[in-house]
Amino acid sequence: MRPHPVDRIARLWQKLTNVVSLGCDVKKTLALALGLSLLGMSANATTVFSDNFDANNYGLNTTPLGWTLNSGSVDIIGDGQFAWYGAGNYIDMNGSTQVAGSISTTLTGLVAGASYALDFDVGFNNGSGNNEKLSYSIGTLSGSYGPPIASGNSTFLHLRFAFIAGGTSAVLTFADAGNTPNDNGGPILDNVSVTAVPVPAAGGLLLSALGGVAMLRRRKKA
Ligand SMILES: [Ca+2]
Ligand SMILES: [Ca+2]
Ligand SMILES: [Ca+2]
Repeated sequence: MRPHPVDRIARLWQKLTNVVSLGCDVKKTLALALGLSLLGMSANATTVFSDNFDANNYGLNTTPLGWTLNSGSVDIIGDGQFAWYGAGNYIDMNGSTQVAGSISTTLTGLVAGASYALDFDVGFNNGSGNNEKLSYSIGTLSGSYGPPIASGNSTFLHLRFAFIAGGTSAVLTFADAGNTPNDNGGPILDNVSVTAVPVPAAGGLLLSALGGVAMLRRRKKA
């Protein structure tokens, strides 16, 4: 027996966004809205930007390739040194000058008014205490996230937020916004990506209204 169309859309939406934190009512509303207007639509999301920072070499007070340092400094760590999260490099948003860092990169080829998802992993620096916070902004999106105190340094938290592009280009910015800016330890950033989310107007409105739509823990890579 074929699944009910709304169930199919709910599953498709889950696959599309990895939504795990929405309440049941919201999920139902979302599935219904999508079910009414999205039947048969492809779930393919186009990646318009991604950076896992693995093309960089380890370096303290070093700005990753393709990014601009706005203030302070950041460290590129993980490649054999401070390898708290497994293989590959990631960014300590508080460099070894002990001034909170801010980095930006400019995305192009966007469609004004279109919906996108910003994904990234954030970790908790080993010596940073419990007051770390990572701020992020792009397009209509602006916010910050402080890892829960329970977060250890062996697990990345995967975050996803929706935004709408205001033009064909947009500046993506991350910054250490914690309360301990001079401790040489900031949030750890990795696996940044932006994908175009092909949803119709109704779904797009819901997506933007939800703002941050998903938070899920991801086991560290082997
Ligand atoms: Ca990486
Ligand atoms: Ca540091
Ligand atoms: Ca800090």
